[in-house]
Amino acid sequence: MAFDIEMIQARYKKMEAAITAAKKVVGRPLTLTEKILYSHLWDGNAQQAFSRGKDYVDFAPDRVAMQDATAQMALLQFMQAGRKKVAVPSTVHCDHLITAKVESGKDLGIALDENKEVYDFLSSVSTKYGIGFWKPGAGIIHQVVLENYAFPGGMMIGTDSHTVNAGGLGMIAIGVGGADACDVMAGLPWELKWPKAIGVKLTGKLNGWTAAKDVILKVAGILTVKGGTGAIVEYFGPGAESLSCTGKGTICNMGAEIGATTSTFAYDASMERYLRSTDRAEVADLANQYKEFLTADKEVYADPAKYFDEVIEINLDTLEPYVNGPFTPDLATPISKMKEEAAKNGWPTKVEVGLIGSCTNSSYEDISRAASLAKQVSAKGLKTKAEFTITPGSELVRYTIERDGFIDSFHKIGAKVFSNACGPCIGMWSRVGAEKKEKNTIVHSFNRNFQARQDGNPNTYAFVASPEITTALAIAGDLGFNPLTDTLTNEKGEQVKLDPPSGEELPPKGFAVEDAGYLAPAADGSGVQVIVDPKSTRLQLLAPFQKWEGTDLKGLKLLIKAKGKCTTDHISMAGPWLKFRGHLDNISNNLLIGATNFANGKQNEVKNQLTGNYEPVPQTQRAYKAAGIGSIVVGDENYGEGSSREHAAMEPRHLGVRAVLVKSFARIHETNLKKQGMLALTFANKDDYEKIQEDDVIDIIGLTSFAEGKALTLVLNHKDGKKDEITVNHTYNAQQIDWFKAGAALNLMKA
Ligand code: MIC
Ligand code: SF4
Repeated sequence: MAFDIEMIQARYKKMEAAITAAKKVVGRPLTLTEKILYSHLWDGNAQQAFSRGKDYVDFAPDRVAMQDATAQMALLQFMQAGRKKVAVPSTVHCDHLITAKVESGKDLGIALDENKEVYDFLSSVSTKYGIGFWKPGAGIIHQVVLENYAFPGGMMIGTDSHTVNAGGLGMIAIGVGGADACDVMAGLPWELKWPKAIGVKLTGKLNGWTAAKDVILKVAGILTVKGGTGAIVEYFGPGAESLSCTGKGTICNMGAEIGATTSTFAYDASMERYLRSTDRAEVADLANQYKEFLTADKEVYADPAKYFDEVIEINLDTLEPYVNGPFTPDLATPISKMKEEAAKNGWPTKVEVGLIGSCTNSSYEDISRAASLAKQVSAKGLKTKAEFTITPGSELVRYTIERDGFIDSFHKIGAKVFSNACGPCIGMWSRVGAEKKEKNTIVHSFNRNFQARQDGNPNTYAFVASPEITTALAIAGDLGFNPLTDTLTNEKGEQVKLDPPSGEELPPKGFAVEDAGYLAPAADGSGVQVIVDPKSTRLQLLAPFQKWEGTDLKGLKLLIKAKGKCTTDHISMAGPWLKFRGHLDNISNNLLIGATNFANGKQNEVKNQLTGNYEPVPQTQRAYKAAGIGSIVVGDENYGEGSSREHAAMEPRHLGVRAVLVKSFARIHETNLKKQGMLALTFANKDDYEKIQEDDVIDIIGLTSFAEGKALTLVLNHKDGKKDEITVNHTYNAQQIDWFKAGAALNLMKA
């Protein structure tokens, strides 16, 4: 049975008029993305055409999803908004806080105990405000959303960058910070800059060892981690239709790694099969009825160069499997070149662990294909060389793959099955020996492989590959192994070759589950009490941020000039810090501890300008705060890449950083900074980055006439008495300037 079917029906009923109006103002055929965006305008049917990359537009998303690590902050903010109930269907998913150590049952038991306070908080807030609650063990947010809530032509936001997974079912699904989710749940519009359009035409058909994952691994190699910034990627062509719905989900999911706002596919037979198989025949019937609105106009796919800002073409017939990494998801190496590349770069080739699963690659299809390889191990007299783990994406998948014997096949190669949760993907992996910080290699089918992300060891070389290639490399124990051409020596000393993987798109016997793990909210939650213990180390009610003092900001100390990659993992690390996601003051102790200081090349060692000593970043910033001195953080390109976690913006705000000045921002992080009342600035001339010196005291001039499109000036007062004046840009519109002035967007909502 489908959730919220009336909402879906109502949405489809409005589509025709909305799309007709849009075509009139735009005056040409529309892409699918445009159809979905124009049919979700907050102000109703379009009166004007919007310019890509320029216009800020208000939208009315159909739903909101939140995962536990970000939901705490989103809901702490929502509790301040003064609403009785959420305005759109919303859900909370408990998936990020479960440590993978022994196996699913034991690990889940420990998590339930350790996180009791947080789970109780989330479930009571959920039931109070009418939010659906998915218990720990139910599965990972994006998999559960795909199985239950995503629908073609819909629009949703979620407090996790991989919300984009739902593009696999034809949605426009976008990752946001908690403050954005809070707005939509409070019944306010959601704002986004009208995106640019990238078209990816897929021809041919996957075959042999190649999987859907390889499409996005290849695209990541082409576009790099920032190539999709500000754009929505629309996949189309015969190759797109030949992919399974969950395969499409995998491609959209990892689209977060190219910085894309989201990715999507047109409604087709694979989506219909998936909807029916996940017990949503009503949604499939409705989508069939409205099919023409759930794909682009014919002219668009016939002549894509005319309608997209950029078009990429990939032929699935000849696409090779890829292995991306280490340390960044866009370093794409075709499997045939891996041996050579690894040798050239000194990457350790012994694969210690292969990890499959996660929110992006644990579909029935993925698991059945990986299991077909596991089965060959004993049949061919082989022995698996590396450790092997599986994190199923949901209880529905786990139960079904267990029933169908796949878990058994994995157990036979010595695999550990972890809980239906993020686990190792987010660093909740109690990996034996990681503390020794040895140089080693792992291969996984997750999305991200930033340094130290999985096991906290900065010397772990993590590579991303399809579940099939991950399994093959784990069996071989060798990063340079190419299963397409190479043989392995079995226990009898014979040379054997692995057969290409085979599997089923959907379970032939249907999906099954005993307890999917869903808790419906109370019909009337007004009497539910939400308790936050003032002594808690894990939860802390929010105090409003102070409003702008009305003057230019003078005498700011440079906190850190970060060098090179500075993702949200560097700004607010996950893993052990996840437990403080509901406690702003405590989590602020991880502020920028992973960022590299340009001045000494070290992490978490910056000059405290008050003492002249080198101290950890959070400690230094707390000293400035105590002295009532503001500060500024400087960064490189694509600053804030990765996660949607707004902690990366709230922590500096809480500790008194006033501005973040970078060469370029990742989209979600830039918005998060604005929402929390910070100044998010970019160098007008990127070379000015070089002018910032360790002992600089900085003034920000022009704030009293802060206006849309008008640059600001920074005065760098160097220690030697010299000064530099540089121009900095911003993308604030009038409303966002009001957030800055009010101290945070939330302060305005309450006003
Ligand atoms: C991630 O994949 O990095 C996460 C953990 O899912 C994050 C969310 C978070 O930091 O809580 C994301 O992608 O948004
Ligand atoms: Fe969880 Fe990893 Fe997916 Fe993020 S990418 S939601 S951490 S499984």
